[in-house]
Amino acid sequence: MTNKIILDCDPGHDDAIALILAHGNPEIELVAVTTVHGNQTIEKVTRNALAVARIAGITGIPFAAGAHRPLVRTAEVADSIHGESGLDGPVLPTPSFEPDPRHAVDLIIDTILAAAPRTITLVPTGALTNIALAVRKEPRIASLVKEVVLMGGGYHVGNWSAAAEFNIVIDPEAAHIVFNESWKLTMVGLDVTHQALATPDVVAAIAAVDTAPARFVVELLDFFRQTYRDAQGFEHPPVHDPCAVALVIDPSVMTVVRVPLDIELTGSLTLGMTVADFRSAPPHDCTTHAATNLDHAKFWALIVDALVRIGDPAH
Ligand code: PIR
Ligand code: CA
Repeated sequence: MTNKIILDCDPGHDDAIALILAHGNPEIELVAVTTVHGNQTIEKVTRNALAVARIAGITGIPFAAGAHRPLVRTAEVADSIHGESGLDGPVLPTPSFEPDPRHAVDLIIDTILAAAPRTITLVPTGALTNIALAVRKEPRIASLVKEVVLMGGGYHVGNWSAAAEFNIVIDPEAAHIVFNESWKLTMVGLDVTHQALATPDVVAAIAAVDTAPARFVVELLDFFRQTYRDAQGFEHPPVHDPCAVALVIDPSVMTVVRVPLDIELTGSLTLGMTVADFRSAPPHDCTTHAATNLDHAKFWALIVDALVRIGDPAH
Protein backbone atom coordinates (compact mmCIF):
# COMPACT_ATOMS: atom_id res chain seq x y z
CA MET A 1 0.00 0.00 0.00
CA THR A 2 1.44 3.35 -1.01
CA ASN A 3 1.29 6.43 1.20
CA LYS A 4 -0.37 9.44 -0.40
CA ILE A 5 1.33 12.66 0.66
CA ILE A 6 0.95 16.40 0.18
CA LEU A 7 4.38 18.04 0.40
CA ASP A 8 4.11 21.62 1.68
CA CYS A 9 7.56 23.11 1.14
CA ASP A 10 9.80 26.16 0.60
CA PRO A 11 12.57 24.96 -1.76
CA GLY A 12 15.26 25.34 -0.43
CA HIS A 13 18.10 22.86 -1.04
CA ASP A 14 16.81 20.20 1.35
CA ASP A 15 13.17 20.73 0.28
CA ALA A 16 14.29 20.02 -3.30
CA ILE A 17 15.82 16.71 -2.17
CA ALA A 18 12.64 15.91 -0.21
CA LEU A 19 10.65 16.41 -3.41
CA ILE A 20 12.99 14.12 -5.34
CA LEU A 21 12.79 11.43 -2.64
CA ALA A 22 8.98 11.61 -2.55
CA HIS A 23 8.79 11.32 -6.34
CA GLY A 24 11.36 8.54 -6.70
CA ASN A 25 10.27 6.27 -3.85
CA PRO A 26 7.69 3.60 -4.76
CA GLU A 27 6.08 3.63 -1.27
CA ILE A 28 5.03 7.27 -1.76
CA GLU A 29 2.37 8.69 -4.02
CA LEU A 30 2.91 12.43 -4.25
CA VAL A 31 -0.61 13.85 -4.78
CA ALA A 32 0.05 17.60 -4.53
CA VAL A 33 2.88 20.03 -3.86
CA THR A 34 2.21 23.33 -2.13
CA THR A 35 4.63 26.13 -1.37
CA VAL A 36 4.98 28.55 1.51
CA HIS A 37 7.15 31.61 2.24
CA GLY A 38 10.29 30.74 4.20
CA ASN A 39 13.70 30.05 2.75
CA GLN A 40 12.86 32.70 0.17
CA THR A 41 9.81 34.66 -1.02
CA ILE A 42 6.74 32.76 -2.17
CA GLU A 43 7.46 33.71 -5.80
CA LYS A 44 10.99 32.31 -5.62
CA VAL A 45 10.22 29.08 -3.75
CA THR A 46 7.27 28.34 -6.08
CA ARG A 47 9.45 28.83 -9.14
CA ASN A 48 12.09 26.60 -7.52
CA ALA A 49 9.54 23.83 -6.84
CA LEU A 50 8.51 23.90 -10.51
CA ALA A 51 12.14 23.85 -11.63
CA VAL A 52 12.79 20.78 -9.46
CA ALA A 53 9.68 19.16 -10.98
CA ARG A 54 11.20 19.60 -14.43
CA ILE A 55 14.58 18.18 -13.37
CA ALA A 56 13.03 15.15 -11.63
CA GLY A 57 10.34 14.58 -14.27
CA ILE A 58 7.38 15.24 -11.94
CA THR A 59 4.25 15.81 -14.05
CA GLY A 60 0.50 15.35 -13.73
CA ILE A 61 0.06 16.60 -10.17
CA PRO A 62 -0.90 20.11 -9.03
CA PHE A 63 1.61 22.55 -7.58
CA ALA A 64 0.08 25.59 -5.84
CA ALA A 65 1.53 28.69 -4.21
CA GLY A 66 0.46 29.50 -0.66
CA ALA A 67 1.03 32.08 2.05
CA HIS A 68 3.41 34.91 1.23
CA ARG A 69 4.07 35.81 4.87
CA PRO A 70 3.58 34.56 8.45
CA LEU A 71 0.24 34.96 10.27
CA VAL A 72 1.47 37.63 12.69
CA ARG A 73 5.18 38.33 12.30
CA THR A 74 7.17 40.07 9.59
CA ALA A 75 8.48 37.77 6.85
CA GLU A 76 12.06 36.55 7.18
CA VAL A 77 14.10 34.58 4.60
CA ALA A 78 17.11 32.26 4.99
CA ASP A 79 19.32 33.70 2.23
CA SER A 80 22.45 33.09 4.33
CA ILE A 81 21.82 29.36 3.83
CA HIS A 82 19.89 29.07 0.55
CA GLY A 83 21.15 32.15 -1.34
CA GLU A 84 19.42 34.86 -3.32
CA SER A 85 17.29 32.48 -5.43
CA GLY A 86 16.47 30.15 -2.52
CA LEU A 87 18.16 27.38 -4.52
CA ASP A 88 21.59 28.84 -5.34
CA GLY A 89 24.29 26.62 -6.86
CA PRO A 90 22.89 24.68 -9.82
CA VAL A 91 21.55 26.36 -12.96
CA LEU A 92 17.75 26.15 -12.74
CA PRO A 93 15.70 25.25 -15.82
CA THR A 94 12.61 27.20 -16.85
CA PRO A 95 9.57 25.40 -15.41
CA SER A 96 7.71 23.23 -17.91
CA PHE A 97 4.25 23.83 -16.42
CA GLU A 98 2.29 26.52 -14.57
CA PRO A 99 1.19 26.34 -10.95
CA ASP A 100 -2.43 25.43 -10.17
CA PRO A 101 -4.62 28.57 -10.04
CA ARG A 102 -5.89 27.67 -6.53
CA HIS A 103 -4.28 28.96 -3.36
CA ALA A 104 -2.27 26.24 -1.61
CA VAL A 105 -4.71 26.29 1.31
CA ASP A 106 -7.60 25.43 -1.02
CA LEU A 107 -5.60 22.77 -2.84
CA ILE A 108 -4.76 21.15 0.51
CA ILE A 109 -8.41 21.20 1.62
CA ASP A 110 -9.79 20.02 -1.75
CA THR A 111 -7.27 17.16 -1.94
CA ILE A 112 -8.04 15.91 1.57
CA LEU A 113 -11.84 16.18 1.15
CA ALA A 114 -11.72 14.35 -2.20
CA ALA A 115 -9.68 11.41 -0.84
CA ALA A 116 -10.86 8.52 1.32
CA PRO A 117 -10.69 9.44 5.04
CA ARG A 118 -7.30 8.93 6.69
CA THR A 119 -5.40 8.23 3.50
CA ILE A 120 -3.48 11.51 3.07
CA THR A 121 -0.37 12.37 5.07
CA LEU A 122 0.56 16.04 5.28
CA VAL A 123 4.32 16.54 5.07
CA PRO A 124 5.22 20.17 5.82
CA THR A 125 8.89 21.06 5.37
CA GLY A 126 8.59 24.83 5.76
CA ALA A 127 6.75 27.32 7.95
CA LEU A 128 3.35 26.03 9.07
CA THR A 129 1.33 29.01 7.74
CA ASN A 130 -0.57 27.08 5.01
CA ILE A 131 -1.35 24.15 7.30
CA ALA A 132 -2.65 26.42 10.07
CA LEU A 133 -4.80 28.39 7.62
CA ALA A 134 -6.14 25.17 6.07
CA VAL A 135 -7.26 23.67 9.38
CA ARG A 136 -8.84 26.97 10.46
CA LYS A 137 -10.68 27.29 7.13
CA GLU A 138 -11.81 23.63 7.05
CA PRO A 139 -11.57 22.07 10.54
CA ARG A 140 -12.77 18.69 9.26
CA ILE A 141 -9.33 18.05 7.77
CA ALA A 142 -8.02 17.49 11.32
CA SER A 143 -9.82 14.14 11.47
CA LEU A 144 -9.69 13.39 7.73
CA VAL A 145 -5.91 13.32 7.29
CA LYS A 146 -3.98 10.19 8.21
CA GLU A 147 -1.30 12.16 10.04
CA VAL A 148 1.06 15.13 9.91
CA VAL A 149 4.79 14.38 9.63
CA LEU A 150 6.71 17.63 9.64
CA MET A 151 10.28 18.85 9.53
CA GLY A 152 10.64 21.56 12.13
CA GLY A 153 11.54 22.25 15.70
CA GLY A 154 13.73 20.17 17.94
CA TYR A 155 13.66 19.49 21.65
CA HIS A 156 17.36 19.86 22.39
CA VAL A 157 18.76 22.58 20.13
CA GLY A 158 17.78 25.42 17.79
CA ASN A 159 19.29 26.76 14.56
CA TRP A 160 17.71 30.22 14.16
CA SER A 161 18.11 31.03 17.85
CA ALA A 162 19.54 29.09 20.78
CA ALA A 163 16.13 27.57 21.45
CA ALA A 164 14.24 27.67 18.15
CA GLU A 165 14.35 26.13 14.69
CA PHE A 166 13.73 28.24 11.55
CA ASN A 167 10.44 26.71 10.27
CA ILE A 168 8.81 27.14 13.67
CA VAL A 169 10.23 30.49 14.75
CA ILE A 170 9.43 32.36 11.53
CA ASP A 171 5.71 31.65 12.11
CA PRO A 172 5.32 30.50 15.72
CA GLU A 173 1.57 31.28 15.86
CA ALA A 174 0.96 28.97 12.89
CA ALA A 175 3.08 26.28 14.55
CA HIS A 176 1.06 26.71 17.75
CA ILE A 177 -2.16 26.02 15.82
CA VAL A 178 -0.73 22.95 14.08
CA PHE A 179 0.90 21.39 17.18
CA ASN A 180 -2.29 21.83 19.23
CA GLU A 181 -4.64 20.20 16.70
CA SER A 182 -6.22 16.80 17.30
CA TRP A 183 -4.42 15.02 14.43
CA LYS A 184 -1.51 12.67 14.94
CA LEU A 185 1.60 14.80 14.54
CA THR A 186 5.23 13.77 14.37
CA MET A 187 7.98 16.35 14.72
CA VAL A 188 11.06 15.39 12.72
CA GLY A 189 13.24 18.08 14.25
CA LEU A 190 16.88 19.07 14.45
CA ASP A 191 17.36 16.24 16.99
CA VAL A 192 17.31 13.84 14.03
CA THR A 193 18.05 16.05 11.05
CA HIS A 194 21.42 17.06 12.50
CA GLN A 195 22.26 13.37 12.14
CA ALA A 196 21.38 13.43 8.40
CA LEU A 197 24.78 14.78 7.42
CA ALA A 198 25.84 14.75 3.77
CA THR A 199 29.25 13.23 4.42
CA PRO A 200 31.74 12.83 1.51
CA ASP A 201 30.91 9.12 1.11
CA VAL A 202 27.23 10.01 0.72
CA VAL A 203 27.96 12.67 -1.90
CA ALA A 204 30.17 10.17 -3.77
CA ALA A 205 27.37 7.56 -3.79
CA ILE A 206 24.95 10.14 -5.22
CA ALA A 207 27.48 11.30 -7.83
CA ALA A 208 27.95 7.67 -8.90
CA VAL A 209 24.29 7.51 -10.00
CA ASP A 210 25.52 9.78 -12.81
CA THR A 211 22.23 11.19 -14.09
CA ALA A 212 21.09 14.81 -14.50
CA PRO A 213 18.96 14.70 -11.30
CA ALA A 214 21.85 13.14 -9.34
CA ARG A 215 24.27 15.81 -10.61
CA PHE A 216 21.69 18.43 -9.60
CA VAL A 217 21.59 16.99 -6.06
CA VAL A 218 25.40 17.00 -5.88
CA GLU A 219 25.42 20.69 -6.91
CA LEU A 220 22.79 21.46 -4.27
CA LEU A 221 24.86 19.68 -1.62
CA ASP A 222 28.07 21.48 -2.68
CA PHE A 223 26.41 24.87 -2.18
CA PHE A 224 24.71 23.76 1.05
CA ARG A 225 28.05 22.52 2.40
CA GLN A 226 29.66 25.95 1.88
CA THR A 227 26.88 28.02 3.43
CA TYR A 228 26.43 25.57 6.31
CA ARG A 229 30.15 25.81 6.98
CA ASP A 230 30.24 29.62 6.81
CA ALA A 231 26.93 30.45 8.51
CA GLN A 232 26.55 27.60 11.02
CA GLY A 233 30.03 26.09 11.50
CA PHE A 234 29.09 22.59 10.31
CA GLU A 235 31.72 20.39 8.63
CA HIS A 236 29.05 18.48 6.66
CA PRO A 237 25.59 19.91 5.96
CA PRO A 238 22.52 18.42 7.66
CA VAL A 239 19.87 17.61 5.03
CA HIS A 240 16.70 18.22 7.03
CA ASP A 241 13.59 17.93 4.90
CA PRO A 242 13.95 14.49 3.28
CA CYS A 243 14.02 13.06 6.82
CA ALA A 244 10.27 13.72 7.15
CA VAL A 245 9.58 11.96 3.83
CA ALA A 246 11.87 9.09 4.86
CA LEU A 247 9.86 8.51 8.04
CA VAL A 248 6.67 8.15 5.96
CA ILE A 249 8.45 5.66 3.66
CA ASP A 250 10.02 3.53 6.38
CA PRO A 251 9.29 4.03 10.10
CA SER A 252 12.37 1.95 10.94
CA VAL A 253 14.63 4.72 9.59
CA MET A 254 14.25 6.58 12.90
CA THR A 255 13.14 6.20 16.50
CA VAL A 256 9.94 8.04 17.45
CA VAL A 257 8.53 8.64 20.94
CA ARG A 258 5.10 9.91 21.96
CA VAL A 259 5.59 13.07 24.00
CA PRO A 260 3.58 16.24 24.70
CA LEU A 261 4.86 19.09 22.49
CA ASP A 262 3.92 22.76 22.53
CA ILE A 263 5.18 25.99 21.00
CA GLU A 264 6.53 28.89 23.07
CA LEU A 265 4.86 32.15 21.99
CA THR A 266 5.91 34.60 24.68
CA GLY A 267 9.48 33.83 25.81
CA SER A 268 12.02 36.54 25.07
CA LEU A 269 14.84 34.01 24.66
CA THR A 270 12.71 31.03 23.69
CA LEU A 271 10.16 32.33 21.17
CA GLY A 272 9.32 29.49 18.78
CA MET A 273 10.84 26.77 20.94
CA THR A 274 9.20 23.34 20.63
CA VAL A 275 8.89 22.41 24.28
CA ALA A 276 8.78 18.64 24.91
CA ASP A 277 7.60 17.28 28.26
CA PHE A 278 9.70 14.17 28.91
CA ARG A 279 8.92 14.07 32.66
CA SER A 280 6.65 11.04 32.70
CA ALA A 281 4.47 8.82 30.52
CA PRO A 282 2.40 11.00 28.18
CA PRO A 283 -1.32 11.40 28.93
CA HIS A 284 -3.58 9.03 26.99
CA ASP A 285 -4.90 11.85 24.77
CA CYS A 286 -1.43 13.02 23.69
CA THR A 287 -1.23 12.93 19.86
CA THR A 288 2.20 14.52 19.41
CA HIS A 289 5.38 12.55 18.71
CA ALA A 290 9.05 13.42 18.34
CA ALA A 291 11.68 11.62 16.27
CA THR A 292 14.85 11.05 18.24
CA ASN A 293 17.38 8.99 16.31
CA LEU A 294 18.27 8.41 12.65
CA ASP A 295 19.68 5.38 10.85
CA HIS A 296 22.13 7.37 8.68
CA ALA A 297 22.95 4.54 6.26
CA LYS A 298 19.29 3.59 5.71
CA PHE A 299 18.32 7.22 5.18
CA TRP A 300 20.93 7.94 2.53
CA ALA A 301 20.26 4.59 0.81
CA LEU A 302 16.67 5.80 0.27
CA ILE A 303 17.93 8.97 -1.43
CA VAL A 304 20.29 7.05 -3.72
CA ASP A 305 17.56 4.50 -4.52
CA ALA A 306 15.11 7.28 -5.46
CA LEU A 307 17.67 8.83 -7.81
CA VAL A 308 18.40 5.45 -9.43
CA ARG A 309 14.66 4.92 -10.04
CA ILE A 310 14.17 8.44 -11.43
CA GLY A 311 17.03 7.94 -13.90
CA ASP A 312 17.30 10.60 -16.62
CA PRO A 313 13.76 11.85 -17.22
CA ALA A 314 12.87 13.22 -20.64
CA HIS A 315 12.07 16.93 -20.66
C1 PIR B 1 17.77 25.23 6.86
C2 PIR B 1 16.59 25.98 6.79
C3 PIR B 1 16.54 27.23 7.34
C4 PIR B 1 17.64 27.74 8.01
C5 PIR B 1 18.79 26.97 8.12
N1 PIR B 1 19.88 27.42 8.82
C6 PIR B 1 18.86 25.73 7.53
C7 PIR B 1 15.31 25.42 6.23
C8 PIR B 1 15.30 24.01 5.64
O1 PIR B 1 14.69 24.00 4.37
C9 PIR B 1 14.52 23.15 6.63
O2 PIR B 1 13.17 22.95 6.24
C10 PIR B 1 14.47 23.93 7.91
N2 PIR B 1 14.38 25.31 7.39
C11 PIR B 1 15.62 23.68 8.85
O3 PIR B 1 15.65 24.63 9.86
CA1 CA C 1 12.34 23.64 4.15
